[in-house]
Amino acid sequence: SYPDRLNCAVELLDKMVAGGHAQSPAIHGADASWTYQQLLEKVDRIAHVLKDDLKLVPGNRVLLRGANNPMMAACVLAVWKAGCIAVPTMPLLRAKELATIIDLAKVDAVLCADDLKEEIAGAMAKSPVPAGALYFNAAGADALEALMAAKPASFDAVDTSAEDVCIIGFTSGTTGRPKGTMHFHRDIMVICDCFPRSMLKVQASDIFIGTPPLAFTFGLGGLLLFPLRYGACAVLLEKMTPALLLAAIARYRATICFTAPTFYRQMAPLAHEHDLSSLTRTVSAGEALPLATRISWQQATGLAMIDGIGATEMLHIFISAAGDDIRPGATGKPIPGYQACIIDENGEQAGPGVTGRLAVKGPTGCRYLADPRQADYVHNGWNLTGDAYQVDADGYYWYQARTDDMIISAGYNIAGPEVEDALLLHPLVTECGVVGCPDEERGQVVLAYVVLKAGTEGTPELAKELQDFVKRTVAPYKYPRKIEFRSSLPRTGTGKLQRFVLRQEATG
Ligand code: 3SK
Repeated sequence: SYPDRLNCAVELLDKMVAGGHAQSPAIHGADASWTYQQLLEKVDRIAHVLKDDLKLVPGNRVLLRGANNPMMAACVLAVWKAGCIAVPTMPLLRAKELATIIDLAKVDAVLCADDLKEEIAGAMAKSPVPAGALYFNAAGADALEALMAAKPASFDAVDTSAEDVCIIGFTSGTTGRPKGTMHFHRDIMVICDCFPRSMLKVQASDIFIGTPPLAFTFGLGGLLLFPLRYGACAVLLEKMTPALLLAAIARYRATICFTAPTFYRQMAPLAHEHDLSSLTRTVSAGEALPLATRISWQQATGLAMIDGIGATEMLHIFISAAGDDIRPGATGKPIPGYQACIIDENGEQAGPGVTGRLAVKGPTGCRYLADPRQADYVHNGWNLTGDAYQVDADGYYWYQARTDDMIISAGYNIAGPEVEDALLLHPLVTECGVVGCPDEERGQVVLAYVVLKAGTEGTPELAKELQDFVKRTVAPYKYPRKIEFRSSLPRTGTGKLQRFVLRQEATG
C-alpha cells in the first residue's frame, strides 16, 4: 500500500538521493553521465521552467518527444515533479499523428528534442498548443537548457494525490487507431514494485540497458523507472541496432537487458563477437517470443530468456517467469499481485487447454482517455488484452495469437503466430507475418509474408520447401497455402508487427 499523497518523481529520485544514492551513477547517455544528485538538479531546474516560464499548473499535460537520452528522462521526471501529466510520444511519429495526440490528450505544452523539431512544428501548426514548445539537447537562447541555467537547483515537488493521473500513454496502434491510457502516480510505483522485484530481483549494482523507447511504457519502466527505484543505473541508447546494443552491453558491463524478440533474434548470431559476461537477466516483451528465438539466444549466451507480456493499458508486464520457473514456449504465470484467466466464446472462464481471451486483473488496469473502447477492454473488473491464450494444468499461460490474428480455415482455428514460429525455424527465413486471406472454398486460407536471409531468392521451389517445412513442424492443416516474399514487413514504432496492414493487403 502507498500513502494517499504521493509524487512518484519524489519517490524515485528525491528519496533515493536522501537515502544514500546521491553519488551513485543514475544514467549514462552518449554525451553525458549523471549521478542521482546531478539528475535531481536537472529535474528540479526543468520543473522551475515548466512553472515559471511555461506557466504550467498541476494537471496540465505536457507532450514529450525525444529519443532515449538523459534529458528526455529528466523531462519526464520534471513533469511529474511539477504535478503535470506526461504525454510521451514515439520519436518516429509524423506531424499528422502528433496532431491527433495533441487533440486527443488536450496537450498544454511540448518539450521536444531539438533534432525532432520539424514534425512537432508541423503538428502544432495544425493543432496549436497553448503554452507552446521548448527544445532540449539544444544550444540556442530559446533552448530548455538556457532557461534551466537561470533556475534554482532545487524545486518543491507538487503534493500530488497517489490517484492523480501522471501519464497518458498512447498505444502504438497495431490496429492503427491510437488510444490514450491514463495511469496514476501510484501505478508508477506499483509497476516498479512488481515485475522487477519478483522476476528480476534487482539490486543497486544492476545496470539496465535496452532498446524500447522511453515513450513506450515497456521502455519507460525497464530503462528509467525500475533502475531508479532500486538505486541502480540505466544506459540510454539513442542509436539502436543489434550490433550497437551488443557493443554497449559489453562497454557498460550491463547486467539486465530489455528488448523485443526481433532484436534478440538478430543479436544471437553476433553474440560471440562481444564480451557479454556481465549480463545476467534478459527480458523479452513487446511481442510474443518465438521458441526458435528463445533457443537461439540461450544457445548463443547461455541465458534463459525472461519472457513477459504487458500492455500499455496495464502499464507494464503482468505475466512472466524467471529462473527455474521458466517453461520454454509458455509466457509464464501472472506475476505476484496480478491474476489471470481465460474467457471462452460464451464469456465463461475456461479450463486448461482451451484457447480463449486472456483476462487480467491487478493493481494497474485500463483507463482510456474518453474512448468508448473502454467498454470492450474492461469487463467486470477484468482487462481483456486482445490476446488469445491457453492456460495449462500447472497455471502456465501459453500465447496463441492476438484475438484478431486467429485464422479460421475450413473450420480449423489456426493461430497466425504459431505458423510464424514454425517458419522462423527455417534457416532461410529472417522475418515473417501470417494472416488469413479470404477464400471462397475454405473461408480463409493461411497466407505467409516472408522476408528471406539477404541474398536468397524467393522462388516457387523455395515457397514449396517452406510449406513442406511447416507441415513437418506443426499440424499439416496449418501450413501456409499462399506465400509472398517481401523485402520488409510493416512494424510499429515499438517494433510490433502490424498484422492489420498485412490483413488489409491480403483482403485487397
Ligand atoms: O508487451 C507489451 O506490449 C508491453 C506494453 C507495455 C508495457 C510493457 C509491455 C511488455
